[in-house]
Amino acid sequence: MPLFERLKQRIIDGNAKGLEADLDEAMASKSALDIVNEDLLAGMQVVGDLFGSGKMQLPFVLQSAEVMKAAVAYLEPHMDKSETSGKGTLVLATVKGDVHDIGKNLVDIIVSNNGYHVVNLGIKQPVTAIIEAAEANKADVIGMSGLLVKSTMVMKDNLLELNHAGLASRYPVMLGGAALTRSFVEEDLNDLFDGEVRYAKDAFEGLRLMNSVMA
Ligand code: B1M
Repeated sequence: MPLFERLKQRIIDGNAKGLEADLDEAMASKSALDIVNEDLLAGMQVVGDLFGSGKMQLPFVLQSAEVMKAAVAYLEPHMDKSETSGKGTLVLATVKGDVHDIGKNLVDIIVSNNGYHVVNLGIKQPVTAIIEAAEANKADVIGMSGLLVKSTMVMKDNLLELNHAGLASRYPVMLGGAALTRSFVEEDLNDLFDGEVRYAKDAFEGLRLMNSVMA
């Protein structure tokens, strides 16, 4: 099987044996970021479709997720580092009740590799922890990730809590995750939020949003 097809298949099969050698070979002809975006994410997409249609069971999804994480961790040191991390601060979390963190961690990698300080709080974070971290780190932007449909409601509640705390105009908010849509975030949620809330389809759009907030 050709190298890049094999990398994608490794994610689908949850097969880490020989992964690093394949990644080294791949980096000879492609950047680490392109490998994540073009090959590894394509594999994860297939996993999601198989899981969603009942053709793959949860333990296998977990195995795929572990291989994805291992691959991203191996590639990360090879991604271009920006010279400073002083462009601004993003406090980033997966919201309460949600354990999905692969996408959030990609946002961390891409934003922090482009000159921002990222405070990555981890998964299942209550809004109190997010607000505390934003205040303590003098955040420029709060980023919330969530993949479950119920997380979209948690995000809505979190925005209301920011309103209630009088902090909505202090922190622009960026939301991402597969269950969200641009219109839900930028129309429905924006209408009820006293500050500005934006949707990022992927980690690169997350970076563009950070750049536009800090411009
Ligand atoms: Co879960 N899971 N999962 N899962 N899982 C989904 C999300 C699901 C859509 C699968 C399906 O049914 N097709 C489904 C949700 C359905 C729904 O809510 N209606 C689902 C379910 C049901 C569940 C459980 C409930 C299963 C169960 O226990 N019965 C359970 C939930 C537990 C919980 O959260 N409380 C569960 C558990 C798991 C695993 C632990 C096995 C594992 C997660 C491992 C981990 O993250 N450490 C897992 C996985 C891997 C998936 C799928 C297959 C893949 C997710 C992923 O990592 N994608 C997923 C199906 C899918 O999404 N197609 C699924 C790759 C990742 C790079 O993409 O996170 O979307 P993503 O990130 C993207 C963008 O969304 C964006 O940038 C990234 C790309 O650049 N982005 C942001 C994300 N966050 C952002 C934040 C930003 C900006 C951009 O700024 C702040």
